[in-house]
Amino acid sequence: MLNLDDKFDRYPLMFGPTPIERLARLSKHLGDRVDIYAKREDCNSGLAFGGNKIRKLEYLVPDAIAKKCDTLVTIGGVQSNHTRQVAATAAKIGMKCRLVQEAWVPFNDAVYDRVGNILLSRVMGAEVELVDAGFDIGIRESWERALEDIKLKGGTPYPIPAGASDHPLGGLGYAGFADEVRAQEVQLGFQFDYIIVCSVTGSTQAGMVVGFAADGRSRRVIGIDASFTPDQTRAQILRIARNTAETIALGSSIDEEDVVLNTHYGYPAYGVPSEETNEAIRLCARLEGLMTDPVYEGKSMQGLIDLVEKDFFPQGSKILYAHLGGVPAINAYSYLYRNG
Ligand code: 5PA
Repeated sequence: MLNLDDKFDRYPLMFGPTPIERLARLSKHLGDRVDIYAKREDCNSGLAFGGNKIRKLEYLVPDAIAKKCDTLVTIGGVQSNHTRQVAATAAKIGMKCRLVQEAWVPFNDAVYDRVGNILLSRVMGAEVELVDAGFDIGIRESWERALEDIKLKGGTPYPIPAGASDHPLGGLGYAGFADEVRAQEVQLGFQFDYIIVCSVTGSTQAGMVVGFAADGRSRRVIGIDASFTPDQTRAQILRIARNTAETIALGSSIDEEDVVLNTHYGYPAYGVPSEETNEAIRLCARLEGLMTDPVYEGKSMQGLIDLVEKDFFPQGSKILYAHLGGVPAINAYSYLYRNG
């Protein structure tokens, strides 16, 4: 166990450990070759529908408070889940919120910039700035300009990069996730053989790689790329994993091979679902009542289903699908799902 709570301040934003749910009908549909479970990070908090950023932000908030910041500043696409979760967190802790939302997704549903995540962020009082720039998970000029602007106006910004990833504390949340899973495995009476996780800005997988290194399972964390710029995502996962390992004094090194990133399901572009992604979304919804989104979790669900069908996992494997949230964005794709 890493026992991060002994070493790092954590500001509780989640309900507690997230439930693990068996997906019996999906497993059966796929021939009962493997046993599929979902860890419901999408139900982790009452903060505006929750999701993976809430778990990461638990470690950033104490830092923002200690530094006496008054405004959380972050960036994402127009339908970013991350920015919505930062807006909710800012409201909860009594800070202001400034969001830079770039045109990362070439998708033109009529109400794309009015519904779903961005609607929620606006209602929660965040200052939203739309910027006409394409997809890039790196540090962005628009975000740096927003930070400067707040300082010029006398505020004290707390900078949170895309996905709360490229931040010294960004990997801690999902390193801690591994401890949570280990404790639940004791209760369940078995260990998971594989963990499926969607990756874009990288700190979710990076944290898991570090967290599961503690029991030799880093390479059992199968990342499914949804960025469609996988080289950048892979490099960022490795960098964050190594920094996180150092931060928590893991005591062992993270190798390149510890980052397993499958690049077969991110097509045709970041934020745009393929027909196969949509089939996976519908299948899972109709068998389990489990909703996934067209940007992230639908793609990792597609990857999971496809890998099971291709017998990638040995017979009888126990698989944990990390459901990281993101469903509010589906509202911005209303035309695609007009008939279900
Ligand atoms: C996101 C990210 P990482 O960015 O940590 O790799 O996580 C990928 C991911 N699933 C997986 C969901 C539902 C996500 O929201 N979202 C970003 C956003 O701006 O919302 C950071 C890209």
